Amino acid sequence: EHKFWSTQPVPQMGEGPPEEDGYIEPSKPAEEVRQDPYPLPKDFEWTMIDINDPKQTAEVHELLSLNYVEDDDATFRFKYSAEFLQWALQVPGYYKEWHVGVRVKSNKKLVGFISGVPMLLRVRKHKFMAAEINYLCVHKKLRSKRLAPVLIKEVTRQVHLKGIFQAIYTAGVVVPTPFSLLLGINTGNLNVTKLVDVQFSWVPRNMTLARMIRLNQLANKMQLPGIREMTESDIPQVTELYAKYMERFDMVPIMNAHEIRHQFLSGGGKAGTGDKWRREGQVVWAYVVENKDTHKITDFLSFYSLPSTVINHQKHSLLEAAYLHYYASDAAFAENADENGSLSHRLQGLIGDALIIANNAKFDVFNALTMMDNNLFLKETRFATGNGYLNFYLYNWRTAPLAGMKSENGVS
Ligand code: YNC
Ligand code: MG
Repeated sequence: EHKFWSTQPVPQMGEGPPEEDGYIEPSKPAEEVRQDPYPLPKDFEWTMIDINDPKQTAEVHELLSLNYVEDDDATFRFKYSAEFLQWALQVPGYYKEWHVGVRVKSNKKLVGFISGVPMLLRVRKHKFMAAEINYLCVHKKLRSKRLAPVLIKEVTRQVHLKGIFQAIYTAGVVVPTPFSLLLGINTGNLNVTKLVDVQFSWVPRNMTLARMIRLNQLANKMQLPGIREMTESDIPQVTELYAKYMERFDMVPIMNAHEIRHQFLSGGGKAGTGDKWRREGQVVWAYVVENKDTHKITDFLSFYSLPSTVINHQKHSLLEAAYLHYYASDAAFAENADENGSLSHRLQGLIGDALIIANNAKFDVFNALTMMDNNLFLKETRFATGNGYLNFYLYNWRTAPLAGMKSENGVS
């Protein structure tokens, strides 16, 4: 059935939950890792992409813009910006060897790509280094030629050469074997007229466009007292708040202060450009809530920009989408916060302001996955259940399925 995946150290379909969490294949010493690249069909060659070089980043950007993930009806296709790719691929401690490309030998055109970045991951009780694999892409003209398995094997080899033997990845497709239930993608409408225009949203029966616009109207001003853009000096407090909040969940990236800076402040665009809501080249938005009296950071929220091309539309070429990134609130640490609704109340306030910020920054839509504590605010009327899904996978690690990645100790 799965010619490639049946050969890989991943749980096979129907295996059932393991008695104990752990690896499938033991780690190897570096000298036992295959030393030379996997062979490619004869017209192609490997290339290591230098994401510091704007020319090479532009090549990846172009490959993905024309050939990366589309929705089922080929109406939208993700369009990661060059700035986004630089932000996502240059995390602290990244390896340039994990940015693997395939070129046509004769004209050097980039036709394939896969990437990994290192992260410290906790899955339930276990902490381990893993590669986060993303941006697997093969040019449309070269599909179904089994190039994807070669790209996957080559990035795996490069990861092994750095002494890392686990990986995490997501995909729209189902291969052996997702460890998380499908995560739904939920959407908050910002620019209703445009969303209806590009057939991202529909005016429901018994509703008019005018009424739908009115229902989705947002305030201009943020509502939470003490909310402001995150700055360098917030890093220590945000690092601590993030770590403590993430204890609620069964699968989390563990981040030190350098990684927190990178995630929330390094994709902030060119200083002094644009306006209060959006700078040129801005990829990530990060806000904190500061208590005016104690100066303690009580909450933070972030989202990133990931537009999609609107394929073959006369009027619109780009859908400006914001995606909820990490957030945390110290409301979670109060006794019975899950049961008495005080946490969900605070999160609804946070997300309410996230929508206002995104709207002022001219996003058309705000998306959030059903993960972390998102169910505590996604029920809010502004979010509609979308039709997108994502499966989560671990490579060379067994663990029982996670329900929306919510901790067993928390409420779901
Ligand atoms: C996929 N998305 O099942 P079997 S997500 C995993 N993830 O193998 P061919 C995939 N496997 O079933 P094509 C996959 N898509 O026979 C396909 N496969 O065992 C498997 N699309 O290869 C598939 N980007 O080359 C089958 O297929 C085999 O020409 C078929 O190429 C696939 O980045 C692809 O959706 C996806 O560009 C490159 O369709 C192409 O169709 C394409 O004949 C549009 O491949 C863009 C797109 C995928 C986005 C992503 C995460 C990828 C994770 C890969 C697995 C990483 C494992 C861990 C490695 C490090 C380990 C350590 C340590
Ligand atoms: Mg292929």
